[in-house]
Amino acid sequence: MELTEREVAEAAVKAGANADEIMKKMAEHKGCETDSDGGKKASCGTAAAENDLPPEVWEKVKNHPCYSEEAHHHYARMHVAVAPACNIQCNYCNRKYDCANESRPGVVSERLTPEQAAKKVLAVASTIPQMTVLGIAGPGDPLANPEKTFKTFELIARTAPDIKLCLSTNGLTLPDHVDTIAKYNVDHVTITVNMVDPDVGAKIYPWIFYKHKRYTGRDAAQILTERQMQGLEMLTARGILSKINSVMIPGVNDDHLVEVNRAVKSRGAFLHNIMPLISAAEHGTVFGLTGQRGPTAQELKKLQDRCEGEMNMMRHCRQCRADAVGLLGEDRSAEFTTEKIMEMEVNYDLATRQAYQARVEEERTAVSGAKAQELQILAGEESDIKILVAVATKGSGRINEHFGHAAEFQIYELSTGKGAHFIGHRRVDLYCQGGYGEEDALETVIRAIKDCHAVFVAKIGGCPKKDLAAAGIEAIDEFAHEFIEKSAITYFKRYLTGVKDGSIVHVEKGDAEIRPGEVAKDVVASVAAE
Ligand code: CLF
Ligand code: SF4
Repeated sequence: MELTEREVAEAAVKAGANADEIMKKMAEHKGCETDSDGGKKASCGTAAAENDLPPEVWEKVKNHPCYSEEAHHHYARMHVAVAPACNIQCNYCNRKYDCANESRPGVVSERLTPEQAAKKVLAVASTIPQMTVLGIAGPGDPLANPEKTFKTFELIARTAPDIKLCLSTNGLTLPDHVDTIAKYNVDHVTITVNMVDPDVGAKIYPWIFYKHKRYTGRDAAQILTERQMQGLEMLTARGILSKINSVMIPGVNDDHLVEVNRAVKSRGAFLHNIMPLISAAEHGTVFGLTGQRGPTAQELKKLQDRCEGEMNMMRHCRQCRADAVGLLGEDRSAEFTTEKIMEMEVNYDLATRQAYQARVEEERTAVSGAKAQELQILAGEESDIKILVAVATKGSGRINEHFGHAAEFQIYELSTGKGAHFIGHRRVDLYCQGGYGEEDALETVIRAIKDCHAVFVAKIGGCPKKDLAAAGIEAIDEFAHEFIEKSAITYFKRYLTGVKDGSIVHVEKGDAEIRPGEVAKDVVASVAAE
């Protein structure tokens, strides 16, 4: 008799396989390709640490891929798109898409009823044992759809009690729902705060709908900011962790976000996530149509650096779709369409999930150990030189992705002060298209990482290596499958030695591009027709 996917995972756990091996076995069981030998891409799949946080806070963040930068290499989240309505209008939003406070513009998610959502959560939790968090982030505002949102949480708390619950809101009705949020043990709430000054807000929000009345201009922004700050204070008073998302809009709120950072920090926000505005005419948004640009990679980094202080800055956000599934940066939503999940055998097994997660924790400890060694490698080194490097990875804190298969690169800043410091990611087009290299895609990769001195990969061909070198980016495959930080620091030590002995001439690199990402084809067509 053929084994179920859960039984395959269980057998692998019992046989002592590590996390990668278990996922590989599950992938093989599903008939997916793996890249272990054939070079084919697998189609399955706060920097703050334990000692930096009070134990009760660490418990809440340690397995949450958005609230812990380190956890995002190991743990997955999923969203269910149960909340279609919204009660405000943002100038960067086209309501044909998912809420742009979390998603990239141009993404349309499959909407679900709370019952369908509950089935989907169980199906994903049975297939992806490292999925630890369920978030509701759209496609509209979860708290403009309170019945659907809380019904979904209720069903999941009953059937899958080990899964953390999370929601993201524009904050307008947050004060009305904080008691219910606490009642359902929703431990994590994101509020999108783009301003604390109504004059700035009037440039971002044309209207809000509040207590059966439409408000516009400065009045609308005044109400919105008051409600957001009140809601944040109420969450803090109840010990619910809050994250603030802010959309950086150059010339509108970029400098102002430093003030926003101070305001939310003083009200107890745990994490601040400054995301780039992604704006193009084909999105059909006000900002897209008026030519409002988004920031460059270095503009975003400088603002994040300015805000980094006592409050943690999130730099690993992927602006996920409202039905995202998987590790941040991978999208497995196509495996879990309503049609597929309704046919799936769902067997939610807490013991298998816990056994798998125990293996993940062992790997996590190994990554931390390797990270500690990086400081020893750099002992005695002092230099003002800081460089960026790009890394192709599919998780577990290792350099384990081929250059041509990388849909994004993680970016690390290397310095003698901080070692290897994760500062973000860059989305790119896949270079490898069905077995051959795509020159246009290579250009987008170079534009996205041209502020980096090197790119670390598990494997790369001679042609792209040569083109990258011509663009001043060294492709390095000698650390294939090694830990990222330790490898990057080994490289950096060598770089500094080369600068000292004159064999390397250090050059400052320029800026890079933040790519908008794909726009759903049907939406492009409908916007074009208007
Ligand atoms: Fe989702 Fe958001 Fe919860 Fe995370 S996403 S509701 S906090 S579980 Fe995470 Fe995605 Fe960024 Fe959101 S990477 S868009 S911050
Ligand atoms: Fe769009 Fe979200 Fe703003 Fe509502 S809150 S208008 S869904 S971006």
